[in-house]
Amino acid sequence: MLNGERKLIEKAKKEKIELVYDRYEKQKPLCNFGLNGSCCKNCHQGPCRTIPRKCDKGVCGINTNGVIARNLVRIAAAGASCHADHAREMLIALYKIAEKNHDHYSIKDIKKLKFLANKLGIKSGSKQIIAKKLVLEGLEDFRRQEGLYHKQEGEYLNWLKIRANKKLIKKWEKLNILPVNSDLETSHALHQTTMGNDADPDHLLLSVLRLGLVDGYSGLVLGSDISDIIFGVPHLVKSTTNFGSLKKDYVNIIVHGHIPLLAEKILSKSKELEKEAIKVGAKGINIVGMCCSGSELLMREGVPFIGHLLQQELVIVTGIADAVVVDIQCIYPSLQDIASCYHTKLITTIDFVRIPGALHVPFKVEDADNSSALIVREGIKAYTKRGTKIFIPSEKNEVIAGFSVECIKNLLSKIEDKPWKVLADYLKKKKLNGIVAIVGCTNPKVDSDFHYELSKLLLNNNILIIGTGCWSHVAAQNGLMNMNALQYCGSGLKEFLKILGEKNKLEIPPCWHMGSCVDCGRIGVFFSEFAEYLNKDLSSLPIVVSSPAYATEKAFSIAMYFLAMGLNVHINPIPPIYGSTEINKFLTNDIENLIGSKILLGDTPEKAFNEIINILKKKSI
Ligand code: BF8
Repeated sequence: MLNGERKLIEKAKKEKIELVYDRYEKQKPLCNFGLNGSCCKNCHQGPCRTIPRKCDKGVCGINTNGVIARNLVRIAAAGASCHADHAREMLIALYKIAEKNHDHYSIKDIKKLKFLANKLGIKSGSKQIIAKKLVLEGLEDFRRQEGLYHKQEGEYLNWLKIRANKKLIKKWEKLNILPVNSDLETSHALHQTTMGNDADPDHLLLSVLRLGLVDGYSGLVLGSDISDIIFGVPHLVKSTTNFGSLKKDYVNIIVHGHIPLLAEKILSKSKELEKEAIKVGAKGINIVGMCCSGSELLMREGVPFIGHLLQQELVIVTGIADAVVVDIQCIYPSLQDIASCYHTKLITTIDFVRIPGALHVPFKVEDADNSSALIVREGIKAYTKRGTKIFIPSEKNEVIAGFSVECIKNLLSKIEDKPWKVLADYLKKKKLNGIVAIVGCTNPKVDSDFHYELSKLLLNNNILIIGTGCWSHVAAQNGLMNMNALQYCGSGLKEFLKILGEKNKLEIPPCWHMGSCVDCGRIGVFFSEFAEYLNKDLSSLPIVVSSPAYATEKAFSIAMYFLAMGLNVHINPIPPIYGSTEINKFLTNDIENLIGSKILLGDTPEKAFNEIINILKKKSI
C-alpha cells in the first residue's frame, strides 16, 4: 500500500470515519457455508446449508454439487446482466445520436463504424443510416427491444458471430453453449436455478460457460465497440494517477462508475463552465476518474485516474472532493455517509441506482447538456463550502495508457507488416515467455500489494502484461505503467519494448492498460485475432488470465468468458466451490478435457505466479 493511502486511512480513523476495511473486520468470522458455496436461499423451505457426510441435501433434496453449481449460474447471470445492460445503454444512445444527430454527442469514429458495419453486412448509407442499422443488429442480441425482432432458438448472438474466433464458435456449438440472446439466457438462468428445476451439476456448469459468452459478446465486446464508435478508438495517451492528481485550488469533480456517456459529458461541460469556477475563487475545474469511469476517461481523453474500488471512500477523506458523480456499478453506498462528514456533494444519475441522502440528477442522452451543467455547478457550489480537514497525498505517477487492439496492431506493424507475426516471433524465440492478462478488482480480503507483486514477478520472467479494471489502477499507482517499470523486466521483454518504442518513436511501458472492465472484450478480441492469425487453438498458446482479487459478480462472469475461450484463469479469492470436492476438481482440473482450460488457484503472489508459469511452460506457438 502506498504511503499516501495509508495516511488517508489514518486520517479517517482520527476523524471517526468508518471505511470498507473496518466493515470487513466487523463481518468476521465470515460464514463458511457462504465461502464454500454450499448455502441455498433459492426457496423458502430453508435456507439450507449442506454439510458433506452429515447433511448433504437441502430440504428439497438438492445435493451439495447441485447447490454450488446453481449458485455459480446465478453469479454468472448477475454479472453478465451488468455488462449486457451497459452495452444496451450504449446501443440505445448510439441510435438516439444517429437519429437526432444532436449536439450532445456525435459519431466520432466512422472508421470503426464502417469496420463493424461491414462485418454485419451493412454496406451502404449515410453514417446515420449505417449506425441505426448497426444498432438494430446489436439489439437483436437482447430480448425484444422497442418492438424489435425477438431472436428464435437456434440463432446466436450477432456480436459473437462477427467478433469471436471461428474455431471457438465450432467448439461452443458442439458443447451447445452458444447463447441465443442475452436477456433470454439471463432469464433462463434464474428460472433454471429455482427450486424444483435443474439439479444436474454438469449441465448447470455448462450454463455458467454460456453465461460467460453472454457477458463477453453481448456485454464486453459490444459495449466497447459502441463506445469506440461514439467516442473514438483509444490510442496512446499520457496522464497521471494517484491522489496527488487532485488539485487543491481547483474544483475537484470525481467521476465514478462505468458508462462513458456520463463521464465524457461531465468532462466537456467542465471546460465550458470553467469561468464560473474562477468566479468563486477557484483556478479552474479538475476532473478526475474513479474505478472504470476513470479508465474510460484516461484511455480516450488522458484524464487522470485516481483510484480503485477500495479507494473510492478515501478520495472524500482528502477533504477536497467537491463533487462525486456516479452512474452504475461498484459504487459503495457508504459514500454518502462519508460525504456527509465533509462538504462533498454525492450525485447519483441513473434511475435504478439511488443512495439515500445523495442528490439525484437524472442523466439522459437527450438532456445530457442540462444535467451535466447542473452537476458541474453543484461541484462549484460545494467548493465554496470546503472545510479545513484537508490532506492530499503527494504521490503522483506518470501513466501511459490507451492500448486498444487497434493501437497495439498499429504499434506492432511498425516493426513488420503483419502485426501478430511480431508477437509470435518474440514468443517463438522465447524472448517473451508468454502474455498474461490481469483483470478485475481489488478486495479487502486480499493483500493490497498482491497485484503489484504478481505483476513484478511476471515482468521479471519476460511476460508481457496487458490488463484492465482495478488492476490497472494498482499497477499505475505503483509505477508499472511508465518507463521506470523497465527496471522490473527481464532482458527479452526489455528488448521487445525497446524495439517497439524505437520504431514508433514512443515510450512503451511493460504493462499495457487496455481500459475499463468492459474492455476485457478488447483482450478477448486481441487473443482471438492472434490465435486466428496462427491458425491455432487459443488453449494451446502461452496465454493466461489472472483475476487476483475479484470482488464482484461481473468479475466472475468475465473469468467465465475467458475460461470458455480456452484460457486458463487464475482466480483469487477462491470462488465459492470448496463445499464440493467434485465441483472443485471439475473446475480446477477435469474441465480441461472439455474446453482446454481450467481455473487456477493461488492465494499469494508467489503461488499464483507458479501456477501461471507452469501453464505457460506447457504451451507453445
Ligand atoms: O468493472 S474491476 S471493482 S470498478 S468490477 Fe468494479 Fe471490479 Fe473495479 Fe469496474 Ni470491474
